[in-house]
Amino acid sequence: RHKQGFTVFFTGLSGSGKSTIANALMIKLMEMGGRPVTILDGDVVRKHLSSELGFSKEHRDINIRRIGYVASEITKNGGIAICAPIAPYTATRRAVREMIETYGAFVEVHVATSLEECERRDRKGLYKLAREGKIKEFTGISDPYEEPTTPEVRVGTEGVDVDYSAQQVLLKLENMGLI
Ligand code: GGZ
Repeated sequence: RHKQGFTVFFTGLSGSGKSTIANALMIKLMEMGGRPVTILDGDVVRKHLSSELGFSKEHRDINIRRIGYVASEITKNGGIAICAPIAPYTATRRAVREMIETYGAFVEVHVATSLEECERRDRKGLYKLAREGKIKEFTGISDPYEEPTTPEVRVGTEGVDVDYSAQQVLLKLENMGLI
């Protein structure tokens, strides 16, 4: 009997390292073979699935529910979905968890890079624009981020490498009997 499908759901601030860790995890899972792995990255989803949406609470919630729906279909069919949106609201993350747990496991990973560090890195220059008021409703600056209190995994990215963080997630998946 093959193992159940599951969703790894990354959440964290813009520039926290979600996409980078999610991609490293995807590669490790693909190398193990077996089930297909689908990545639903924030940027890519916004381009292809949510292009009409902005960043109000309502629009973010619609975006996250769409991601959750796709992930639940993948999970239902025995696949592995890796999601990496900001997903700033606890209630919305919980709704997605409930949707997915009907079909398989939901593994929430908080990428806990601090706002100070994300802003110091400012890889895309967005924090600077947000501070200048040129981007409104920017998560962490002028919009909320509700930290997960009980994620399955919490990874830091300050002084640890991407591979190590991906490995922490992989270990959790092993401990949960998912891989
Ligand atoms: C947050 C924003 C915003 C605002 C544009 N707030 O670092 P990035 O650039 O590449 O990732 C961020 C991305 C966030 O989209 P998500 O779909 O992950 O957000 S949510 O889960 O809340 O729906 C950032 C960019 O879009 N971006 N404006 N105002 N991030």
